[in-house]
Amino acid sequence: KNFESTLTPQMQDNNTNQQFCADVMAGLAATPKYLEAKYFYDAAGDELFQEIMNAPEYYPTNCELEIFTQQTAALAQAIIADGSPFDLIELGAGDAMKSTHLLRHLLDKQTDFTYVPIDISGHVINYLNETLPQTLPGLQLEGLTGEYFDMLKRAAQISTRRKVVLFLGSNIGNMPVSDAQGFCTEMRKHLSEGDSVLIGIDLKKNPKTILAAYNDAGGVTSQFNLNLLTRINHELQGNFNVSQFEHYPMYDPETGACKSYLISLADQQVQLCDETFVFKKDEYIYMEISQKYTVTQTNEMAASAGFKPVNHFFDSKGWFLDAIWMV
Ligand code: AVJ
Repeated sequence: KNFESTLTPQMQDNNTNQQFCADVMAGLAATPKYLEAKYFYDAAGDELFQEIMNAPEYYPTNCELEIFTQQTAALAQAIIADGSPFDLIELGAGDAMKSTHLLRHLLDKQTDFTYVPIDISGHVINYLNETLPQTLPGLQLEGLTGEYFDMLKRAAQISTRRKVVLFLGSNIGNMPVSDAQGFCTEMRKHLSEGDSVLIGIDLKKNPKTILAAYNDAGGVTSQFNLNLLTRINHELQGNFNVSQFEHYPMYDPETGACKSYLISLADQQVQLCDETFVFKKDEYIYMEISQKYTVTQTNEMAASAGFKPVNHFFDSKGWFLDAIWMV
């Protein structure tokens, strides 16, 4: 409900739409077919993701929120480090619910910092610009709309202070392991000595627990996946028959990969962007990965990207890790 877009499809940025069209066409022309998870988050997708976070089976948000509410002082201490002023840059800030606990604690301690939320979604940043000055009086705020690394570059131009990057919510899990490794290496290149990262990572655990989180009984995760087809219908003049596709989640305990697919329930054709795409019955579209890690794997990922893992914060179940990595 928070991020409802007031833009009609016609008002939407043409470039954005052309990029969306090109990416969808590339994905559906590929073998096997795929769609990019970053496109889940239109206004309806934002709402469905909020609903997922409220589903009883979806544990990651609650686990990380527990860390941020129960271990706020320790987190803040690790971030304040030597006490020098810093920019607190959050990648994919969303509603900033978890970080708000940390921000309030930092303000109470009269810490000298600027909060720089970065999000691909302009309406997320608008929302934060409107609400945060009220919930957190005195907060120095500099929201940026755009791609993570473009905005990290921008943030470095605006200020030369020490940087602390927040990358929460297991968003790193939305990349296969090799891409995640590349992402961390790239992030390191945008940082210097004394900078740090607070990264939230979902850990391997009982496979049934993980699978249930991506297959909630209320069917919200299914709706969340199918919503991308609806979005394509609206924004790219597509004609997906959404009822002819079925959500299929799977978790492989060996690799830690939790993946979701949409399965075509019939031989069918779909038109979009003036092209026709053929689906065989039982053919799948690969939609998303939510990669799970062991603590050891995260330490190795940090080290090979050029970070030192200096702090580990776990929830009481030991299901989720917020790690601090120093340059
Ligand atoms: C926002 C990427 C962390 O992978 O757990 C939740 C997205 N997809 N249920 C996740 C998601 C299906 C979520 N992340």
